Amino acid sequence: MSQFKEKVKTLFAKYETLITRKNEPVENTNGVYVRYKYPVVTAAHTPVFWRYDLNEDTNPYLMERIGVNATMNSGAIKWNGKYLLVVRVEGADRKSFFAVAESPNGVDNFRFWDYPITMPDDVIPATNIYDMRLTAHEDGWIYGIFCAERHDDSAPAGDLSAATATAAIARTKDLKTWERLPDLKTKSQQRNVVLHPEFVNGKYALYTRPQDGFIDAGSGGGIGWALVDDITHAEIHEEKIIDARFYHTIKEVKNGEGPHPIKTPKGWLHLAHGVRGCAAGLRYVLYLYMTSLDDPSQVIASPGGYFMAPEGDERIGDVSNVLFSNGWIADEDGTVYIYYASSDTRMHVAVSTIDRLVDYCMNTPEDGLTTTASVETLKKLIDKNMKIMK
Ligand code: M1P
Repeated sequence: MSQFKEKVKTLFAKYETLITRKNEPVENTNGVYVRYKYPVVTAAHTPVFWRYDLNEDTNPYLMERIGVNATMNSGAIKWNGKYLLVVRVEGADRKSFFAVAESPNGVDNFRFWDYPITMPDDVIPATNIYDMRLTAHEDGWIYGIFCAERHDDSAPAGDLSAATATAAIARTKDLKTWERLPDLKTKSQQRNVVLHPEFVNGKYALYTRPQDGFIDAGSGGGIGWALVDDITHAEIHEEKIIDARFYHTIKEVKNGEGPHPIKTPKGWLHLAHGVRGCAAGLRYVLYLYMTSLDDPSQVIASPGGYFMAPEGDERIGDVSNVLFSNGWIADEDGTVYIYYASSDTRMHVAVSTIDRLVDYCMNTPEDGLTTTASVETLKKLIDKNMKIMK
């Protein structure tokens, strides 16, 4: 075998070792969820044949030709018995695209489909697209709502960072061929828009995140809710805030809905991210809340504080101190696979159950919003435990 062929063989062998590595639960748990030891999808999980030209004549040094920077913020869905992530793959050129990675068990052996998703453009093509939320809607389609980013041409000449964020909408029946619908029309910029899986009052229901600018949520007060008559020409006329930002909480600067909520016997279970500012920059954590089955826009449980925050290696990456989730899968037996990205760099999984997550939501004290309130809450638990411990 030629030296080149040997090198190619080694490359593929190393790749197979990585993607077939068995994952292990990490047992130092808080009882709410179990993290898994290894990231489930990293840049190195993207196929060798995406990154290397395998032809000796055109790549005699067997160098990487197309670099992948990160695999992050992924939508998730169970499809034909397989656990699928629609991964945000970010190239070395800073452009993100979507690609499906499939696992037989939800915790390891994620393998990318051969080709990335070819997403048709809207009327005005976007420069970048990312962070898809998947919803298998009761109308029979699987929807992907994601952020479409374009340069803000109204910015002063020379400002190359000014951008606009819009909610883009596409739908599919097989996750391979996608029909692009017009972007959501709304009076403000939007990111983190998510489609509720059921009709509400006969309409499509959206979780929104109105924002004043591309980064700044500004007067956008938090996670919003809006009903839309026609998803093929989606337009928001009225929007109300259902989960507000608040001073000195984990969601002081901004927040955003994660994947679509899971229906449980006690209410809709929501996963979201909250952002606060500190000397090190923005800190993104994950939190849970629940809304009513009768009215999914009515919050019925709001556990205080974060549910998951960056730990260990998760703290470091392209944008450090960030956990972000836009995908989870609830299995038939009640197991919940929570897919989250750390520091805009790689994907992880944590596993819990619907019962545990609902219990967490219903029994974790709410944020009392002041130190005094927090201490009183703590004293109540200590008093209760003192009686048991005597
Ligand atoms: O860098 C952290 C996250 O920042 C944005 O999220 P949000 O709009 O809530 O601030 C997004 O760019 C997201 O992709 C990114 O992970």
